[in-house]
Amino acid sequence: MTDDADSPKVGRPKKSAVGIPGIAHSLQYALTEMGPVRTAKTLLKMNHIDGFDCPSCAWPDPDRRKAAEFCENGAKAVAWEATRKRVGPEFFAANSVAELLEQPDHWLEYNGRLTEPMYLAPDATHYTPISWDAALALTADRLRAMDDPNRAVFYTSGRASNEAAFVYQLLARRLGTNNLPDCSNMCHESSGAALGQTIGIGKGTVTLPDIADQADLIVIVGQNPGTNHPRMLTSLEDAKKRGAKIVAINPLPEAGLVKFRNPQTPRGLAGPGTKLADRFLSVRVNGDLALFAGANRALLERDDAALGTVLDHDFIARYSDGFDEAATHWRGLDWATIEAQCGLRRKQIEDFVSDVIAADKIIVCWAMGLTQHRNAVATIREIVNFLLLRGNIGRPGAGAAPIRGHSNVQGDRTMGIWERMPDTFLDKLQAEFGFDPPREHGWDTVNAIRAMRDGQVDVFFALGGNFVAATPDAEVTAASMANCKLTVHVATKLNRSHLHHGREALLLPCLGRTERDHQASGEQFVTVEDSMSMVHSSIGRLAPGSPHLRSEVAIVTGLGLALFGEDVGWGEMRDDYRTIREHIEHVVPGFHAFEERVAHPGGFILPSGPRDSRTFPTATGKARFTVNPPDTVTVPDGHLLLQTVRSHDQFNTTVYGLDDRYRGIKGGRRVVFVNADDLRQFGLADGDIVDLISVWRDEERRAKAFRAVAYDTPPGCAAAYFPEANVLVPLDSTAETSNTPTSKSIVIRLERSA
Ligand SMILES: Nc1nc2c(c(=O)[nH]1)N[C@H]1C(S)=C(S)[C@@H](COP(=O)(O)OP(=O)(O)OC[C@H]3O[C@@H](n4cnc5c(=O)[nH]c(N)nc54)[C@H](O)[C@@H]3O)O[C@H]1N2
Ligand SMILES: Nc1nc2c(c(=O)[nH]1)N[C@H]1C(S)=C(S)[C@@H](COP(=O)(O)OP(=O)(O)OC[C@H]3O[C@@H](n4cnc5c(=O)[nH]c(N)nc54)[C@H](O)[C@@H]3O)O[C@H]1N2
Ligand SMILES: [Mo]
Repeated sequence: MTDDADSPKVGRPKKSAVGIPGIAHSLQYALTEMGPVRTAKTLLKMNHIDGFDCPSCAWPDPDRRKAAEFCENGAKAVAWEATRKRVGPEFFAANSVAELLEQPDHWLEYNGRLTEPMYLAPDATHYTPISWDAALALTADRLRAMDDPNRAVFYTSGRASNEAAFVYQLLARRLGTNNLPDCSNMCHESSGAALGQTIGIGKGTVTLPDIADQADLIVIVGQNPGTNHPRMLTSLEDAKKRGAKIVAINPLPEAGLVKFRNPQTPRGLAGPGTKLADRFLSVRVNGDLALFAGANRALLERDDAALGTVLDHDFIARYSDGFDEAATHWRGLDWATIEAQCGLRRKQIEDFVSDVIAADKIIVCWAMGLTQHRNAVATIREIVNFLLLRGNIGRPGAGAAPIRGHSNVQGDRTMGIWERMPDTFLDKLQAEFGFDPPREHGWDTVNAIRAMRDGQVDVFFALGGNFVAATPDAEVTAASMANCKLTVHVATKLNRSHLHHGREALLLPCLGRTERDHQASGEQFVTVEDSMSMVHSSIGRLAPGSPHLRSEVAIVTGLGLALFGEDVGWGEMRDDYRTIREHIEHVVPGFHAFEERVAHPGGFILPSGPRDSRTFPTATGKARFTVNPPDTVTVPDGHLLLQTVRSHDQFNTTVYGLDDRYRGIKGGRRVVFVNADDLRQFGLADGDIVDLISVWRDEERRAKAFRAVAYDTPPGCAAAYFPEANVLVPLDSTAETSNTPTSKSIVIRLERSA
């Protein structure tokens, strides 16, 4: 398939999510990729206590598991990994790197699983096979040749297990660098930063039962669960059944937020489904800071009118500080500014505030719609203010719920994958392993790209992911890779990042979640941490896709051995993952009796001061109100604010197919969703083919030939798919504090295509 095949057909968007079409779609898909026996064996083990953790998202597993505890998109993710197709040496002999670069992302991965290590020599045109020993020796050699350990970069995508992540950060720090950028830098970094500043811990404060069984009001902001966390819909349905209300805040009326037909129940398959959102606020892109500031101001005014009975003054006095400054700030806000920035009328915000006052227990869930803006950290801090005002943190059924993306992105952070781990962690690492870990902070994703661009990186190593396609300014990143002496990718499938290579390149194929992992001491399992801090085991049951595959742990510890010999016990860790878990127990807080507790069905939950006891590990020991003046991106006349979203047929840069069923798109991804009035004003119509030109400072970036789709989104806003639109995101346009690329706030104009 080539990009010429990208010719989208546009139908009516769906009002409800899942039901029969979803199930049929995922089964058909699984059967084609895996065949009937593998399909049954795999899907029935997914998210079960003796099975593997679904690699598709970080949504937690309920205590009451269904026979088939998976969703349409989880089934696709698994089928994609457990496919019977293979990309072996013959494939690479038949296709040069230059030829492969001409192919679209979908095609690259579609060809199947990588089967053995491959090497691209300097100036070579084709990848050729290499033995594991030679590949690891070569990598060790190039790392040793650097005159400064900080000339290496170790990237991680959030699928790595706790065990793999732990040995990986150990390897980087043993070498002497904190250059550990990860996908989280582009994902929930803003959430971690905002929560760290306000409640003292960069994670959410709710559990699955809080959502399903306890909350009175669930506010879902900047998240599309129907596509990206489909199993969340089941919990939302449970919540609705016991009378909870749901408010959705989103510039797009996403199908999963509107209505849900649960495929796990006969009624859901056949019936009309559950109406999910009781209130839908069609906020302007990047209008959430103003919206929540307005809501907080309204709460304050209602409290004045109701003689102090609206806010939780006891909580505020006992557990927080900074309230007076924040209150003074809110009283000074002006409604006209708030309305203009969020695109909603005061009445709409006041009605939402009435829902808030009627609810004793409130949870706010959010994802990428909030984190990828310049003011993302301020927006999330304002949401913490909103929760603090009525004491909605640290009691059952209430709290902050950043909904994570990759299945173990939260666990990877806990394990030390971060360019800025605190000294407390590094001290423990030093005590456990007896070397001095570097203290100087390393590069995050954006800074790593800048360093590569400027020729400061010799070796780029990636544990999974698709760095070139997922990062901003795709063309800049692609060019930067060429400045490295060696690029190494540990991967399951071929992708674009393997084709934009350094002087030399290695492709190291690894086991996936679904596969058996056999080491010297026997069959191994790994552990992961979900979005709600539950740590549990994951064990694959399928035979490995090729006899040459190695586990991520074996690859990383193998490199450790090649570099340092046995010094910290790399071989022991490789042979028996219990050794790694013992080290984790000594280094990472919350993991005492790790082996024993993770053997419990369902695992265990990591402690959280704010959630468990209203203890806030901030500088003052209290939760902190903050002052966050409303602001939003200025969009000049004739321009739009573009957000980049996922379709229903992709996992990040992995494109399963060209449809986006819920939004009514079939057979193509080069579409731009625009309000019909805006199109008219620009002299354009639905169906026109346009170029998207992003305007940043005095630079212009262009993405060519998108079909304009008249869509229900607020005036001035637009949406297109990630990663096709990544060429438009300027590398230097990042969120304050978190340095996350502003993938949801790109100022663009449309130009009819030539
Ligand atoms: N099937 C599938 N599952 C996935 C993924 C996948 O690609 N496919 N990716 C995984 C990963 S890594 C992640 S991080 C998550 C991502 O999960 P989501 O965050 O749900 O993913 P996006 O598609 O980026 O959707 C962002 C949502 O925010 C809305 N939005 C955009 N801008 C704004 C704004 O300014 N304000 C508000 N209020 N809303 C806004 C968009 O309309 C959209 O509904 O999903 C994970 N799960
Ligand atoms: N414009 C725009 N850009 C974005 C976003 C956006 O919303 N808009 N979202 C951002 C977000 S939230 C994220 S998380 C990043 C994602 O960035 P990444 O995590 O870097 O990208 P993925 O597409 O998830 O990685 C897919 C690749 O992972 C490899 N893989 C799959 N399974 C395994 C495994 O088990 N082991 C190993 N070693 N490799 C495996 C496969 O080779 C596959 O090609 O993208 C970010 N980029
Ligand atoms: Mo993500």
